[in-house]
Amino acid sequence: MQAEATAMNHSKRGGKILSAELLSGEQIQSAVQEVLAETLFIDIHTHLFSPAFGKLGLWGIDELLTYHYLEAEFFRSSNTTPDEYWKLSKRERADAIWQALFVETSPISEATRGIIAVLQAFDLPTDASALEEARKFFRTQSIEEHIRRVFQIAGVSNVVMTNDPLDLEERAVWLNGAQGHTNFHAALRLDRILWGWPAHWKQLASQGYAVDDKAPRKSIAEIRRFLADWTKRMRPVYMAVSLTDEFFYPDGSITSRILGEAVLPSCREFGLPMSLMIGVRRQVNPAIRLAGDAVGRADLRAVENLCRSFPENKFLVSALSRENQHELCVHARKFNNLMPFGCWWFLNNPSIVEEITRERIEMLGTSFIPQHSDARVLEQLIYKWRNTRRTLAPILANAYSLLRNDGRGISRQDIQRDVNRLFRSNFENWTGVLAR
Ligand code: FIX
Ligand code: ZN
Repeated sequence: MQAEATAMNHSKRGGKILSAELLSGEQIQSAVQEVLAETLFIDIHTHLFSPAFGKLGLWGIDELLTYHYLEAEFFRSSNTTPDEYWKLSKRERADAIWQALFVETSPISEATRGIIAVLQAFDLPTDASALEEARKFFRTQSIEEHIRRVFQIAGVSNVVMTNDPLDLEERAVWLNGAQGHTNFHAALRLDRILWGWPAHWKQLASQGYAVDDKAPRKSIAEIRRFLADWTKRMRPVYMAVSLTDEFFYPDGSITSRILGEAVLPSCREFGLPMSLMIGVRRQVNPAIRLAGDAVGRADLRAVENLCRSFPENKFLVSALSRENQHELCVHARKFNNLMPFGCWWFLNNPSIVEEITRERIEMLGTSFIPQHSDARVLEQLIYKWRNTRRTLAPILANAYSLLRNDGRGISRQDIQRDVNRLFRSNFENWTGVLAR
């Protein structure tokens, strides 16, 4: 009763509680929703590009419809074979996907529902005949203004890109002095170097780095020189790699050696965290290309070994398998140089995000990063972050109600501090992203 009385006595404006006073049960729910809506998030992992990268940055309805999440669902709901599909133009593919997933059935999957949410966000029609009007709308958008509007609607202030120094198209932009962008930050993605070395060492050799296929000690020093050059060029906020479910450390492989002897020392040298995204099974069905990757349970003792062997390094870790989530939380309780982040890819579905986030709050409090969007198309920021706010509101409110029932009241300021930590300062403190 005391908490209720106190809550009722303090100043109010427009029904929103303004003071640090303690909230009643009902007020907690609405305060959490408001604070989540008002807090601008940092999206720590996307495949978006700033305008300086031109066509590498995907946006608009045809890109939204041909997103590999929808392609995977399309091949389940259409007799079109992958071969026939890839012969179509981007527009024809988008037409086919719209017909199969938005006309011939209800778009109730997370990915298809997302498209509807984007159309609604721009006050566009969402019925089965909406495609042409959507195309007309996106044709009239200028990219800089459109980015500002999408970030504002999505409640996002900054996104981290995925930048591959061995991608020829992207590399050309960087070598021509890619214009920085206040809202887009680089991440040095090292897949082709860490697990693609046999196929890609020649690219480094052709750029003047004295390396060879066996990556002996001499090559390790040259890889570090390569990393130093690209760190100066990209000014990344972290280095990153995605790893399969078979990844282990240490295992004597070239991946293990380059990671332990070149990448992690360079991360320490430049004060950068290492992001490990673990658990993909690549191309289990190559016929459907990007949609052809799957998931496998990984042996997270690799993460345990890395955190223990490299206490000076910081590890941002996201595991793809649902079965790895609990042990990832336990490892994070053992190693404070481990920051679990995101409900990656096949986990980015509200029912699973709920399960993972509840467990993380119970085991880690606010010392984790709940989500990243993994957006490949600009407007995906809108529905991926709307889903995250919608899913997290009741989970956070429930955690605060339990705290209140156990005898400690909660104020709006407390909620603002915690939400800011979850979606901004945990990452800012680890990367100094906005201090640069
Ligand atoms: O490795 C990654 O960064 C993955 O997120 C992507 O490869 C994947 O295709 C994707 O888009 C997941 O959402
Ligand atoms: Zn990704």
